[in-house]
Amino acid sequence: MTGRRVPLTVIGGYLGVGKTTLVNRLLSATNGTRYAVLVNDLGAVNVDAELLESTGADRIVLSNGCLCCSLADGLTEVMFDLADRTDEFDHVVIELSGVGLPGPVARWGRAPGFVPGTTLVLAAADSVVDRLADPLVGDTVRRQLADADLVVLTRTDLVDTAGAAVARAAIATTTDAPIAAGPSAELPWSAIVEAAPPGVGAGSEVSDHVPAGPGFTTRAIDVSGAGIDDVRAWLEVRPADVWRAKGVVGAAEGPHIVQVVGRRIEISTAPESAATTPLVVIAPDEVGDALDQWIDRWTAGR
Ligand SMILES: Nc1nc2c(ncn2[C@@H]2O[C@H](COP(=O)(O)OP(=O)(O)OP(=O)(O)O)[C@@H](O)[C@H]2O)c(=O)[nH]1
Ligand SMILES: [Mg+2]
Repeated sequence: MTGRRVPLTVIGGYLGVGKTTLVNRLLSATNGTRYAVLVNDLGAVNVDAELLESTGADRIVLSNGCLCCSLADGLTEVMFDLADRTDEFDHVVIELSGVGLPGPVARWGRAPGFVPGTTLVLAAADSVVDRLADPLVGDTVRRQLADADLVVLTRTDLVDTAGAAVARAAIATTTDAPIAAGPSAELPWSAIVEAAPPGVGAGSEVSDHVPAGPGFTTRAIDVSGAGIDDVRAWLEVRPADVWRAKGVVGAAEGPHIVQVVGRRIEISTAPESAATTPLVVIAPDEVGDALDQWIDRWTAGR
């Protein structure tokens, strides 16, 4: 055991929704983060391991089987092994099989060696409505979505605006997690998934680090000097669609790591020597105005 704790990100979603595609996107823009990637495919051949394009990541491939229901064997062994080797990588990503449930796997984020990261559950815009209505698989898809911190709507290029709206409405019946959507090649995956707040310097550096892109917008807010309870209370009234917020906040009580992933807020103390950052927020374009009003509320309350 190295004593180091690394974030655990779980990527779930039904068969063929684009999980491996997302992992590849993540690995292609890592900003130097060393990922240990676990993929758990159905069937005799671990196709997904072959589909992972990156050669830079530390690829650790599980034996086959459904992670959600075989915690007793494959995954336990691998997670204990990883926990002993956390000096070799910075972040663990587990791509679940298409029928796996994210919740039980995400709970490994609380085990020694790990900290909870993002649980992303993907839903394909062109199939989620039918899948949810399917008597055989609907329940699995519903339970997968219910475990999400943040839902990612994929394959949006295959539907029109009305189709995407119907897909969103169907997803919203299963979870109150925000839904991130947009051209999958252009969403800021590493900023969404990686735990470390981007940049450690001045505010301008941070906002430069997560530039707005098609479909999303970012803000960097200086909350230093505030009481951490005030920061939490303010985060709790954020616009519901915020995908991500993070920072090492120089609170009155000392530095705190603030992580908001979709609907989840985690605040923990940081080492006294930690470099503090503004809070960086990533949200879809449509909530830009609501975001500014929310930030104004903070400023007005200071
Ligand atoms: N048109 C379109 N195709 C996509 C998109 N994302 C993924 N795909 C395609 O969808 C198919 C399934 O993608 P994968 O990334 O393998 O999906 P997966 O969820 O990993 O699949 P399993 O691991 O088998 O459950 C592939 O052919 C991808 O190229 C997208 O945004 N648009
Ligand atoms: Mg896959």
